[in-house]
Order: sequence, then C-alpha cells, then structure tokens
Amino acid sequence: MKTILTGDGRTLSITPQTGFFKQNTALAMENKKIFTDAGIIAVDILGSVGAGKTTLAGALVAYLKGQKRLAAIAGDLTTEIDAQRIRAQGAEVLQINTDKGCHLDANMIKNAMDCLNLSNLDIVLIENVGNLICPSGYQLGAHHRMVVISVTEGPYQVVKHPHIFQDVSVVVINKIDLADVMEVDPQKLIADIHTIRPGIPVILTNGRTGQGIAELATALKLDK
Ligand SMILES: Nc1nc2c(ncn2[C@@H]2O[C@H](COP(=O)(O)OP(=O)(O)O)[C@@H](O)[C@H]2O)c(=O)[nH]1
Ligand SMILES: [Mg+2]
Repeated sequence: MKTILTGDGRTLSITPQTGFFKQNTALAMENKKIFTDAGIIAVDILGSVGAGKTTLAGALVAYLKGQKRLAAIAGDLTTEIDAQRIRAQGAEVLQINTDKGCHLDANMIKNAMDCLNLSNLDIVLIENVGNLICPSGYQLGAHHRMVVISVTEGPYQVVKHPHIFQDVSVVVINKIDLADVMEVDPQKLIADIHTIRPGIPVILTNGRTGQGIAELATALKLDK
C-alpha cells in the first residue's frame, strides 16, 4: 500500500510500519505528548464520505483564524481537493493520500507533524478518511475525536455504527438545513447517540452557512 504526504510543494512517501496495532497505539501516545508539549490541541474528524468533514474543518478555520494559529492534515485516497479547500480558508494544510487505505494512522500523522512548524501552531485539525468503520480502531494522538454525521445519510447511521461513537468527545449532526426534506428527525438521531454515549455533546450544524460552528468550537475547547 502506498501512502503519500503532500503540501506546500513537498511530497513524501510514507513507509508502512510492521507489528501494526500495538505500535500504532504507542505511537499515537507519543504524538499526543508532542502536540501537548507544543501547546497544541489536535482534533481527529471522523465521518462518512460527504458528511461535511472538509466543510466543517474549513468553517472552523474561518471562524478561529483571527484568534488561533491553525493547520490541518487532510486524509483522502488520491486527491488534494480537501487540502485545497481547507487551505483556501486560511490555514497551512498537508494532504495525506492513503491510496487504498481506509483510515489514517499514527505513523502518517507523525510524518505530517514532522513537516509542520509545531511551535507556530495552536490547533491542528485532522480530517480522517471518509467512513464510519475503519478509523475507529486507530488512534492518531489527537486530544479530541469528533464524529460528523449528516441528515442526508438517513435515519439509521447512528444505530448501525455504534463503535465509532465510543471514543469521541463531540458528535456533529450536519446538513441540518436538509432535515425536513430528508424526513430525518435530528432529535431521534440525538436520542440514538445518547443511547450509545449518554450525555455526550451533540452539535447541530449547517457547514455551508456556519450555523453551529461557534458552539462546535466551544465544545471542542478550541476558542479558549
Ligand atoms: N446543504 C448542505 N450542504 C453541505 C453542508 N455541509 C457540507 N455540505 C456539502 O456537502 C458536500 C460534501 O461536503 P464535504 O465537506 O466535502 O464532505 P466530506 O466528504 O465529509 O469532507 C459538499 O458539496 C458541501 O458543500 C450543510 O450543512 N448543508
Ligand atoms: Mg473531505
């Protein structure tokens, strides 16, 4: 499997690790310590393809860039589209292309961290590869995990993917503007989320208009 890291004119090939699972968790803990020691809050953004991960990452950059120094790491199979979209909102962005890989891992994030000037940053947003299954078992070293589901995915996304909600700090229900036309009840999705994770913060957003972004930034403690 070939994994490529690009950004700002740089291109690196990432060599996969062996003994993967154990090493991944250990490396994720090292990543977290490096982020913490640099005074950085890192957020792992999870969700299906099309849920709105890139849109919300861009909206968070646009909302916070006056007060915080942000960078992003965007995971995608083959394109740099997401990196370009988030970069356009005003942050340095590295793109990790995982080729056939369905999730990011701690080694990839370590490679990306080595390309960022961490002493110049307050926040690193990490957009994981789009799906609700593979990324859940792979810690990256982020302080928060946030799952994005959107009402356009229908009413059963939460009950069908309980594992992805286990280790997250915040859940976002995005595309709230389309709830009526999709005939999806956000309150039912919230109840499903709270059955799996009682009391977890759930933020309703419209990524296109910025509705809910201030509340999301506060829930992730990014605006402190
Ligand atoms: N109507 C609506 N469209 C949205 C919203 N958030 C994102 N989109 C659109 O949904 C599509 C997929 O969004 P994207 O951020 O690329 O999803 P990703 O694959 O999870 O990164 C894009 O056309 C976005 O403009 C929203 O809240 N409402
Ligand atoms: Mg995306």
